[in-house]
Amino acid sequence: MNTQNTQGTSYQELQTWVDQMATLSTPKEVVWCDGSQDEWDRLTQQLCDQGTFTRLNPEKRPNSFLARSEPSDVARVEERTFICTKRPDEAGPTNKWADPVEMRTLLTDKFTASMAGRTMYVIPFCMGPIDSPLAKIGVQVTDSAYVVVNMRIMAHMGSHVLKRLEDEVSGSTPKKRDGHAQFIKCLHSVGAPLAEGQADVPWPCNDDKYISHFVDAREIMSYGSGYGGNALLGKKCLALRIASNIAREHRWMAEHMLILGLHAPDGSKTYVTAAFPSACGKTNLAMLEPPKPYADKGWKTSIVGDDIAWLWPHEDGKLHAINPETGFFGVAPGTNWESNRIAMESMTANAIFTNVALTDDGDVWWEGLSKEEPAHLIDWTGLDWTPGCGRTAAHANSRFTAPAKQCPTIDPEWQNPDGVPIDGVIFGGRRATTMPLVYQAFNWGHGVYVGATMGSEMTAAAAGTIGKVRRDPMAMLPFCGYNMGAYFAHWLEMQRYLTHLPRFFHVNWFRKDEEGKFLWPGFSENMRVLEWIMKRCNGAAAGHETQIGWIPNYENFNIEDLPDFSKEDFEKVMKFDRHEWRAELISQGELFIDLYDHLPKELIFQRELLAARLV
Ligand code: GTP
Ligand code: SPV
Ligand code: MN
Repeated sequence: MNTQNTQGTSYQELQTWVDQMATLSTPKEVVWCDGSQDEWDRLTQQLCDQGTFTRLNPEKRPNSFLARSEPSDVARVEERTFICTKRPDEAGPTNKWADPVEMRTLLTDKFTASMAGRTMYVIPFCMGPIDSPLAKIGVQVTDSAYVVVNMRIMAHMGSHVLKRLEDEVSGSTPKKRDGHAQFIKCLHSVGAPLAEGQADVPWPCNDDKYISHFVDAREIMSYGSGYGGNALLGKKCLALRIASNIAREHRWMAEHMLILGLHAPDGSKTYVTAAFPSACGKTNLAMLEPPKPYADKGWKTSIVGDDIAWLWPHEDGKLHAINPETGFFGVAPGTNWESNRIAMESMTANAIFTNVALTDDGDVWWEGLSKEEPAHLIDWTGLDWTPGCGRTAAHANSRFTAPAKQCPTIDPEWQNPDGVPIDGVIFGGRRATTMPLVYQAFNWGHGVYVGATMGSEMTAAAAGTIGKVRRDPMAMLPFCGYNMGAYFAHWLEMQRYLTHLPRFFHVNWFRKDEEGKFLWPGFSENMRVLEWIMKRCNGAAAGHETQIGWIPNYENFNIEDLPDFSKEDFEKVMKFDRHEWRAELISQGELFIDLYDHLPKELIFQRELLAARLV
């Protein structure tokens, strides 16, 4: 092998691992990434030269790029995502299990010479503010420059992270971070080696895909995909699947949640987290702008994170949260200046767009961006597109990658290593029926039950049947790295380490009438629900008890300046229907049967209590 090693590290264990990965995958060169602007400029230009990127019009969108993936590589692949543990029951029935020894053998074969003809990049990165007790350092080795530039937006990345790791190992900086692994090994290859003289394609990938997590070794190996959650290994693989395992051992929580600050006119500030399944509105809620009657009175919101929250019992007795990411990898379709101005502002420059359409003046477009469709576009597959041609211009799961620091409502505390204190935890999904706009759980145990039994109609964020209701406990079905039953037990146990408990809520923006129309305007108007939630967190009565939980009284729910929304509409969207709930209870039972072996008895009792109330 004639691999060139451009830099390296004084940290021997890391150097040895990188050398081994290079020997295995035989890249033409190894490049250690420093995270600099210069490196970004070089790599983005290189991606343009090789046809992976199109530089967008610098006058419209400076320093921004469009990538079109292979049509087969557009979303997470849950069917090819593996949790590797000694025994299958450690991964549990909701995960795809594989034997770690067999998987390692299989992947060693796949990675053999898999980077031939390509550059192997070494990316030191940190999830979470580097001085946070929960921060995790990872090193991703990848043969994709697209991954490098996305990782620079999504995580703390580069020389300063490597230096911290080296200093901790040498002892010159004390290691404050929790957890036994010095760094998490993340190996990634698109699985498309180039033979001598073979021309490259714009989006190399392989039909055979493996997203494998070695839980005991705290290691990730991802093969065959260049897309989002499959390839940016700090995100779902590390910050959720591996982190959920670490969190379980170290008494904290790694969750698929946004973190939002609510600022009331009296100067008080309440932080909430919300867990919604993929493409169900986390980014929208995290970036909510209060509607006029609220803005006029001085209400404000701020965002700490839009996708992942790491939570721990702080010494002040409260649950605190950090966002382990530094960027947004948000769903493009439907995002516009009305539905989410804050997201639009965040991506005006220094952004990467994947699988959206290109306009004739070198900017981006997707369904829902403007009311009027442009007369001509290049669609996400690279073909000419005109209105009415029968295809969508952007893929339903097309995404923007944008730096969080460009977000106009980013919370001043978003990089505080100490996190922000959480007063409310919100669960929710896409439900056309059954679920009222909002209700509050009776207590922590009931809240865990509400989260555990969450259901949602499936979206385009993962390959599967769109529209079908599936159980997605805490929005973690694709992301919990161990047995879901044990995960529920961990949630229940966390209560013991807190003296100030957050309140639990369930919301549903997606309830429909008989004609299939949404009953609730949603988006910025969700502020009205948040206000009620905030009041409840701060101890206001404002509601009444029902069989399923506390719901708002009409008198305590603000519908000021909401045109065409009557008391009857409120009652429809808040309706609790005994028959629908009996069906819901029966359907929840299926999940409980699947998880029978590890299901905590508290949740069985919670279900019994609900049944008793529904008689
Ligand atoms: P991931 O990044 O995949 O984890 O998802 P996310 O939860 O951040 O998804 P995102 O915020 O991008 O979800 C966008 C989808 O939710 C779009 O289809 C929006 O139209 C829809 N959406 C968001 N908020 C609302 C709302 O209040 N009402 C309705 N009806 N739809 C909403
Ligand atoms: C999700 O699917 O929940 C996402 C996008 O946030 S991805 O990073 O591709 O997983
Ligand atoms: Mn997500």
